[in-house]
Amino acid sequence: MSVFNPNDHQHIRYNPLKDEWVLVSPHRLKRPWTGQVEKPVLDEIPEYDPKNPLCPGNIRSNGKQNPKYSGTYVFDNDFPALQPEVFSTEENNDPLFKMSPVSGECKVMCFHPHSNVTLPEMSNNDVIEVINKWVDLSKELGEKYTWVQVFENKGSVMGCSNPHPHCQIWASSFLPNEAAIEDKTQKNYYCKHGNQMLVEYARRESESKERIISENEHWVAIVPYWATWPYQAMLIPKRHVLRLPDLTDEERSSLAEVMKSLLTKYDNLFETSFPYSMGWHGAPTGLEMDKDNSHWQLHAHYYPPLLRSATVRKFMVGYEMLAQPQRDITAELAAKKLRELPEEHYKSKTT
Ligand code: H2U
Ligand code: ZN
Repeated sequence: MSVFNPNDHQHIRYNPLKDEWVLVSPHRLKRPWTGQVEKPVLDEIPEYDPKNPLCPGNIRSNGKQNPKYSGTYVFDNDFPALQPEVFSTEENNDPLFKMSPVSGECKVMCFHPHSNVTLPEMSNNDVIEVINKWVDLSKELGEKYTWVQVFENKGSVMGCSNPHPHCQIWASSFLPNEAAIEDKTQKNYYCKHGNQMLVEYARRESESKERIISENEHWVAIVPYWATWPYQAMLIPKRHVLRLPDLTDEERSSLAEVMKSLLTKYDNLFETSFPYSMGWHGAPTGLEMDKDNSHWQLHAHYYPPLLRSATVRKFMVGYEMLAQPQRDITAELAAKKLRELPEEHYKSKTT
């Protein structure tokens, strides 16, 4: 029997945050590749498009007009998945046909007045403005709702409907599935070990450096040990922080730096505007604020689908849908590739 080497040999890794496993098969990287690897045709996005409902001064689909905003701009989603009105239903105890009434609010936030800039291309101050708006909305909606989900879908490959830089905020009266499992696993870890899972995890990653993409005094950007998407990342503050509004001004400013660094490296990897879905997870809010949430640690997840080039993506299908997630490139190799990329955006070299 040959000696086990995790960089070459198949193994499974545990994700303590989701209480699930991922199959890692690094030996598959050696197989021949016959798929496409060409660069995509660059879409020229204009700074202003009179037909884009997210641009300043334009009329949205429901007839409302955006102001001529010059920084960030937040509005109520015209097609909200969650509405504030609560519709009461009869209590349902059937174990096979459970249902429960819920309420919520959905907002859209534009990052910048120009359609042709993305977060890594924005100035530090502009990114700090975005972070401060995330804080304000988390605070405002968190007073009423149990969970405030800030998320960004970027790129048409991720189902993003509009190239204008923007994110969404959905607040709900209930704890969504991802939040509920993370609440449970972090609580169990805290009870068993007496410290916060993700504070300890960030400390260990900062010590080993193996999976670090970028790091500063307050934050680590890492490819998690248990990543399923090829270039998946997490942002974690080094200090114990429950929610976005708890970040100090200094931590917000260094978050802007580490975010810009991660996103610049993402774009530089395949010299394309890197698509992803990202979002923030912090301790529950609303009535849950009164409970002890000290097991929680604020963090952001980035789930980018690209695998080999700007056009070749990973699909979570087959074995992933029916058994469990699987990856070829190790988290360590993915982190090394990203870490070694320049901090300067590839577009700024040519313009
Ligand atoms: P994406 O982040 O998935 O691209 O979605 C953009 C959101 O913007 C989407 O939820 C909303 C859509 O409902 N939207 C409006 O509220 N008004 C519009 O006029 C266009 C898009
Ligand atoms: Zn999370």
